[in-house]
Amino acid sequence: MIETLNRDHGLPGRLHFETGPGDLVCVVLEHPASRCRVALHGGQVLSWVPAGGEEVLFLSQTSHLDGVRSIRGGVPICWPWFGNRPDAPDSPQHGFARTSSFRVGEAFENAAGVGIELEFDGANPTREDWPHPFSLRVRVSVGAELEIALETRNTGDRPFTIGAALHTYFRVGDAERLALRGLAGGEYLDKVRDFARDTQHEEPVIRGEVDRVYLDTEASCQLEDAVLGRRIDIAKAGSRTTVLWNPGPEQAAAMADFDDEGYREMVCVEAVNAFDDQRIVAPGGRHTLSTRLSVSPLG
Ligand code: TA6
Repeated sequence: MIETLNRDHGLPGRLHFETGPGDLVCVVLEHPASRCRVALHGGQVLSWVPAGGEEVLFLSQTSHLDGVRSIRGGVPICWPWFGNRPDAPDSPQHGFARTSSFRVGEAFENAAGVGIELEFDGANPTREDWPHPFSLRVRVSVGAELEIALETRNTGDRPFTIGAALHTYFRVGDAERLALRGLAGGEYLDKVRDFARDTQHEEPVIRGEVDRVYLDTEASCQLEDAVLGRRIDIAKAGSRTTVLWNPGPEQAAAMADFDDEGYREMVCVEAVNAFDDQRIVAPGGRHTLSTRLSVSPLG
């Protein structure tokens, strides 16, 4: 399979396929400015390393990597709903894209870098909880930045409503010492307090479990990491919701696929469509949710 993928889609020195962690089939994008690995399982970015720098994304050492269950880390794609579906409680949390296999689409190179498009479609949907024909494409490109764009197309003849997230797990030196910027002044729903609505007066800090849905925000966020000496800029488009998540010690210990101490080394800052920001996609229509990451030394 790897050989065939390399023959049909490889770009020598720029893009190749290999087996990655857990023997998952992965595409590796290589650019003088950075390197990225994406699993076909879930269309999930697992690693992004700027040249001369360190890994930007957190991947749990105890993650499932069996090509069946979701991968704990990198950038999971939550789709076509975010969180639980109250109308279908047996449906999987965060949808089914992250546990589905994506097909390899177009490999491309442009002035900004090198990239790959992965596709997942449901031309003959059999799911009772999602009886809609669709095409989902994720375009991942790397150069000086990592860009991930998730495009939903409605290939049927009725509108549907989607929730989604690019549920990015950032690797940090020490979550409690992180300076987060971009969320102060906004309103949020606090999942830890049964979705109570609150105002974020100052920039949030990570102390224990944090699970917040920031509403009506298109702002970029920054993670200033004094321990790793870097700043990560997180821009997004097609989203008015940002989620900030750290499980804290108890939740981390309760999850089989999360390292007990891993909560100290990660934080999720997610570009989301959820709650009032779910999107209706008309027949023949599209919606694109995207995020763009860059890293610079902390001056
Ligand atoms: O995005 C935050 C969140 O929805 C949290 O509530 C937490 O449960 C997390 O995602 C991880 O969800 P998962 O289904 O991957 O365990």
